[in-house]
Amino acid sequence: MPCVQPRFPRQSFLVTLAGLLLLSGPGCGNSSAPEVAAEADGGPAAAAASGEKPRVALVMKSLANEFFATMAEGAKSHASQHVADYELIVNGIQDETDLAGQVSLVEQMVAQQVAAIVIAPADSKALVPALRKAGQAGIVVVNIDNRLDAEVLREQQVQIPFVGPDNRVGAKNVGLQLARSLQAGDEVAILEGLETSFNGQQRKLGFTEAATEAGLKIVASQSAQWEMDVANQAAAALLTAHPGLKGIMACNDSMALGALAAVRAAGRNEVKIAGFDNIKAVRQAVLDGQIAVTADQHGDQLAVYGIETALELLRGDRQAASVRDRETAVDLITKETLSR
Ligand code: ALL
Repeated sequence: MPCVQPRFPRQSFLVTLAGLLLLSGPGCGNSSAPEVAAEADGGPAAAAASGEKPRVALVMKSLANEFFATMAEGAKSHASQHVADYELIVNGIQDETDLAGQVSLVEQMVAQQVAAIVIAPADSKALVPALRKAGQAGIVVVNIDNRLDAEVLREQQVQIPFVGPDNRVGAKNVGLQLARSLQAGDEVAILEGLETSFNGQQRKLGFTEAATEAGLKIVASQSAQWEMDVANQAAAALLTAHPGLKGIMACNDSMALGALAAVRAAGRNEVKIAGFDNIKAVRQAVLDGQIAVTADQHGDQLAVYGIETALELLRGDRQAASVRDRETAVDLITKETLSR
């Protein structure tokens, strides 16, 4: 990509801001002054600043995951209450590992010249180049849910605000809650998300910290790619390999449901399960006592917060949003909290 000298466009602060979300690229030297891509001049964000109603694209991950269906509903309801402010475009991919599909969605949104992209990236590294190009095209980019890799962002000199929870702390609390139904020395296993997703890595860390603190023995930790069927097979194998297994910590609810089906099929109902997301199907299992705990990360609000940040950036509201991150809540969900 061509390197351009720092320069601040004529139109407005907004264009500058859109450009600032994208700083100079690799090979452009190590100047500390932000470089603004030429393409940012007159980009969609600038059009929005000049009074045009902005189109905001929500780009999610697997639409087969109820978590993202809930996220989409939250975003649509927000859009319907702010018809005068923006138009929402909702996108997602077919399964959790379709990284190429998500990159291509970003490219399509750039081609359609949306004013902003609010994205839950399927991979913390692989999406960065496409988002960098979106910034070059003058599009405001906001990262939600799964944080982009800080090192890759730094390397590519891209700055994108993040809106989402502290997954490590959230998972640690989930793990500690699970531990209350177990005893020190009990064997547990972790079902991880996609290994290249930062939030999955953080949840694994949080579960590990909880296990260590509670004296639980982690006998296995493996990726089930966020998917129910993969988790089902992985859990079935774990139950066979570890006859003494007492707990399964799943990094999301889809995998918790896959593990639950394996536990039932093996008749190993003493094995306690933890999940993360608070999707409807898991809420029922928590109420029935089959899943011990999950975490509500308020998926329906996550995209809304991201959209609000994007709109603030489009309005050029430096104080309100700037390019600062916004931490969102994670709450524990147990039989007790659901029965209140
Ligand atoms: C993460 C979310 C959810 C979800 C997972 C699957 O980014 O935070 O926990 O289940 O993606 O894609």
